[in-house]
Amino acid sequence: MKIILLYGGQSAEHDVSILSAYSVLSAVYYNYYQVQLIYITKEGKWVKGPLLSEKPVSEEVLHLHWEGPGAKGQLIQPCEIKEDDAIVLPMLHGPNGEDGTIQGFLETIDMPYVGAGVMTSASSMDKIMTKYILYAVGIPQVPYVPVLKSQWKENPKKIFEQCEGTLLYPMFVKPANMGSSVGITKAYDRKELQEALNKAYLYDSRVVIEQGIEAREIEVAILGNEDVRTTLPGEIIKDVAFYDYDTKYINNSIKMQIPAHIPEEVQTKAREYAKVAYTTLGGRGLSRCDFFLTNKNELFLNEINTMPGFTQFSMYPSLWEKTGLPYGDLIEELIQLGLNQHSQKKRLHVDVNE
Ligand code: G1L
Repeated sequence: MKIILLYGGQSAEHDVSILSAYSVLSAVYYNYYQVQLIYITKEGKWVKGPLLSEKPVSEEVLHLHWEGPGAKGQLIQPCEIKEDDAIVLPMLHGPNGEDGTIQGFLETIDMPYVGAGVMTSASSMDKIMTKYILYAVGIPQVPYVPVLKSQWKENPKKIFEQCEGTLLYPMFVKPANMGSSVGITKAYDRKELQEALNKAYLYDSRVVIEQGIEAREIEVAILGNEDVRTTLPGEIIKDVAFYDYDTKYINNSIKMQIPAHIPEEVQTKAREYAKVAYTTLGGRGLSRCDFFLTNKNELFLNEINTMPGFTQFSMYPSLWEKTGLPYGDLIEELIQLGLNQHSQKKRLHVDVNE
């Protein structure tokens, strides 16, 4: 069987994708699988690379190019990835990656794939949408104000008043559609709020302003389709005000505490919320659910991430490792869940037609 590894992509997380893809390549069970590399360039071109039958010696193999002398890849159309007896592993962040568009494309060409489907990917990608949906099932979230670019342009004063009437400084200003910290700013006063909003609108026309709270960051790993398993929570140990993109992804300098040192009731509550959030959003394969925990032991759901960081050292795989599921086995589980989801869906179609 073939694993078609899709990586790179047109997002700020291009390099993170390559790191995670290399981790996966190093841990795949090559006695069962061959891995077909498909690199998506920053310009959105699809490049077919080698078919690997064993662990590559270095990350070099992932740096494909199709132009110029020594080209190691071949330019293809997206639909040319279609083949039988294969499953796609999409490792792409941000717009056109985890927002449901790739998943929709894979549904259309009828290829099995690992991870969340179209609806879950699209709604989890948008912070405002996620808040609305999870509010409906009673999951606690920090106070926030959603602001569209058109509303901000039309009447900034009204937006200031709305924010200051509902929230206290400091506030976090976040583009709605980003899985990462890109475009996020902490604002301590009205002037900073104004600058933060203008910056956030460079990344998305939908922005959410959240109450900044003094809290610990707790994360739960979720695995499964209809049958959902969760891990004990882990904690992100903070030593700067908040993580920027480089701290979070590039320097690998985040400290983790697994399991988090928190009361048992809080662990249980976090796992319950994570499970309800995942099921409500229709999660498949995996997700990482991130919470804030205040010193009064109040939990707030921060976000649910359908494509969490996935190097061997990232929180999601580490949480499973501590739960007794090593990295290689985790990848194998995810592949089986993807295959099951694909055949399950086919059966649904048949039943409808009968
Ligand atoms: F293996 C999965 F489940 F398919 C999977 C896919 C993608 C796990 C994790 C990710 N994560 C990423 O792709 C990324 C965070 C590295 C995007 Cl840049």
